[in-house]
Amino acid sequence: MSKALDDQQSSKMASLPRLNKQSVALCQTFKGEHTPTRLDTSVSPKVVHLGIGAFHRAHQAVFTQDANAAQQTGSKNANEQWRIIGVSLRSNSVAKQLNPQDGLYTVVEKGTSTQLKLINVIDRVLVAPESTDAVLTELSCSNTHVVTLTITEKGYCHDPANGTLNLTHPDIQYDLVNLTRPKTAIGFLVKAIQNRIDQGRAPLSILSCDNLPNNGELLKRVVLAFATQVDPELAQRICDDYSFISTMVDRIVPATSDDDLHEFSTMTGLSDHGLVTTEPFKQWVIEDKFVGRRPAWDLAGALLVEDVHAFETMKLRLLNGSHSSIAYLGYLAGKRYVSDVMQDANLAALIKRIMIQEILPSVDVPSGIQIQKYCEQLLARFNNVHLKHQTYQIAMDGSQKLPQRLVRVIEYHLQTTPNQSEHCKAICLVFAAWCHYVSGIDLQGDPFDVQDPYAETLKEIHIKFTGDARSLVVALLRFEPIFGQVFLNQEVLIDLISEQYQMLQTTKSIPKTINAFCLNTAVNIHKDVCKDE
Ligand code: CS2
Repeated sequence: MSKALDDQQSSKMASLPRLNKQSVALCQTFKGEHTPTRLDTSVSPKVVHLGIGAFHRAHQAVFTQDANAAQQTGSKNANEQWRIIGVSLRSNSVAKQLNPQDGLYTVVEKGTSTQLKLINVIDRVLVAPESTDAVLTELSCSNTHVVTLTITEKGYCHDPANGTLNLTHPDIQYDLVNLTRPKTAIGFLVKAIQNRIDQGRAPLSILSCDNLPNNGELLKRVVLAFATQVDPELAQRICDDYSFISTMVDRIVPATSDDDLHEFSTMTGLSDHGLVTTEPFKQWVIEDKFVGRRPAWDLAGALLVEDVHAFETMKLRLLNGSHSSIAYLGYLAGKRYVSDVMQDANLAALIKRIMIQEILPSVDVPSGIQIQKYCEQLLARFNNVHLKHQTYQIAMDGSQKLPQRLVRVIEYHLQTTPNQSEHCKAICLVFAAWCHYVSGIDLQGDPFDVQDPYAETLKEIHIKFTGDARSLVVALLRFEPIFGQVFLNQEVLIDLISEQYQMLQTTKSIPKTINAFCLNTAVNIHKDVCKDE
């Protein structure tokens, strides 16, 4: 329990009935909600979801439930009620939250008002290390037609700089010699597909729902690279028959806090350990190349398109690129939440400049999108004060996120205006902030935990180059697995980032550094967007 809750509140919550089919039936808030029976999965079509974190529960699960509802009210396929088998690849915490609740949980949408939505599509949660065979059985089952994944960027075990499978990754090496008891999503997919082929089952449609460019292609590449090591013929079958589908997913989902749980209990008289909070907005753009049945996600508002790439790039750069900027600058400026950053005029102006003047020119706007509206909506979403989205949460795993979010933007500017830093000066400050962030010591000199697969290596670089800002920045930005060769021979850019980094050390202040580099000039969205159209 957080310090925000006193002992009295905690014990009151513990004494409340837990959300489940029985308690929900008696609860006024959820009057009339339908809660399907567990037996449904023996007949109903299934999605197996790998990596059942908060994001899946607030996004794909909601789309699936809405698709079921739309099918029920439509005349065709009224009985097509999809169920989701959730899989946690490591921890048992989501299983402990949802299984005792019959898979039920609440999505709390926080905007100008608060809306509760009871989600009933999760059949059960399997914990892969404890139930490896059950996971493989579900993936190989004839009722399973679709697999979705939210395994985070690092779950693809690839080199972020070039998107190829890292065959030296310890978990990949483990899975290659222990394929009947895999640890990674890649190992599970390859083993399950091998079983499906042996049992004569139909191929699957496999959707990546992680924030990576061409995420379906990337998943296919790492799966095929792994399968080739196991059996080249198997790799060929996968390549020919299985569909790896790219998707652009969007919904801001902060980590659930104890205060969220307590608020829910006060409202409903129940305790929901699986609750997730989110914003009203949600978007899903899916590449339309399914090889079998699928939930009617289109009836639930998902956009099925031939090519998802432009949507992915737009979202990854404008939303996620701005988010990472908010995270590193905001965290070092002492701002806990995204909305705190946006409420600070100086920082908000900088973020606007990054989004509109520096990122937007690198984006090819997909047809049908009104980009000015899109950007204004993004800024409004970041400004949602009801959503407690921590800058620290977004700052995690920067090594896996920065390439597609901001490094590609820098690359774009380097190609269009070589040897200049003018067009990406504010993004450079984000890199200077990241260089400081990975030291694990904030600007006040207090230590904090850097959560990143390369955290140790990046800290070692810091120790090696203490006191020599330029060499440190060079060593960090030329760390190949993250940045490839983008910053090689880019002296103008490296000079600027080193100066900004040095200024952070001298002033110990984000606002002062922003002012020193004149980065908070007012941005007129309308004028700047029109210039780019
Ligand atoms: C965020 C994303 O944590 C992060 O890195 O940028 O999770 C972001 O909230 C989602 O992609 C929004 O769709």
